[in-house]
Amino acid sequence: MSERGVAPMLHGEIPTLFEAPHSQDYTKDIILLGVPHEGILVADRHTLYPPGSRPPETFYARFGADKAPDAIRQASVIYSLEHEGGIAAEVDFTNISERLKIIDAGNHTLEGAEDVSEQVGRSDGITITLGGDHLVPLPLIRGKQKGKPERLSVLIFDSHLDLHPSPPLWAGSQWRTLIDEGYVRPEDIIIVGPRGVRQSNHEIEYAREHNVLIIPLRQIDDQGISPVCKQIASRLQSVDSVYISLDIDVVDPNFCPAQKYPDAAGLNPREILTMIRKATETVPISGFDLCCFSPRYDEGQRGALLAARFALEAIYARLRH
Ligand SMILES: [Mn+2]
Repeated sequence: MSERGVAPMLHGEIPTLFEAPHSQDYTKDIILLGVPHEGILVADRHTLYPPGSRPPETFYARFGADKAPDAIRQASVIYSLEHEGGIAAEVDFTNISERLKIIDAGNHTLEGAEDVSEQVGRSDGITITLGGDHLVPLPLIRGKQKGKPERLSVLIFDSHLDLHPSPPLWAGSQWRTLIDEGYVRPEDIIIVGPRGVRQSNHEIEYAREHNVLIIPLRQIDDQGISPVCKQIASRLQSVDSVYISLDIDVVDPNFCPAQKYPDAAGLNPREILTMIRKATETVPISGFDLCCFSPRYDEGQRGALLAARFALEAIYARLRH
């Protein structure tokens, strides 16, 4: 049995994610980071509040995703790599620390995250990022594609399409911006889990015209997970790697109440973990983020624990390759 070291702290009472060493060495295999950015808020269907504003809270205008990275770090101690290096039962009891060099690079702005991601891409590592709102994957994918350009699929778990054409730097138009900037092809965007009535006609029209693959929750209900995993794998055949972006609102709020835009009766966590596993058995993972987690709505850290578990699955995905 190895000795348990003194917990590496990021700042104050906040440990690093999985108690990985705190470092800025971007040549490692996995760079964990937080991007506590929350920008434009939604007042109602037709009104957006600008970044930095704190409007009166309504069911539409929930906020607090800027507090997510540190809240998830606190819960992640249950998955500490200090525990014998992290022996992953789900990956044939592989010792994670013997196979991968993992650091927590702390919290960054959008601009800082793009720079980190570019450096990480250049040395063939991956970023695992805790948002922030759903604009966060934009600089990460941009940076990764600048550092290591390749044909990249973005596998998105979200109850919303986020295919609005504008404003370009908003957590509702990030995929269109990435497509328009030429970093990703629309046919390489896969959106799993849309449900509910918070959708727009122009988004679904864009998806159909440009061959974005959309797998609504209803299709998963009808077919089960296995055919859906095959459909995702078949779309991944033509790409070099897959970047996974998880909006926590795809999860049933009973498993994670800490959501900016909750919607009842969503996916259960193990369905999502299975889809992530199957996708990353098909092609290598080139990055992961988890967004729209709002800890002020959490209950007894159960949402934060689940968020940490999803980030751990991204480590497993890298381990499998
Ligand atoms: Mn969403």
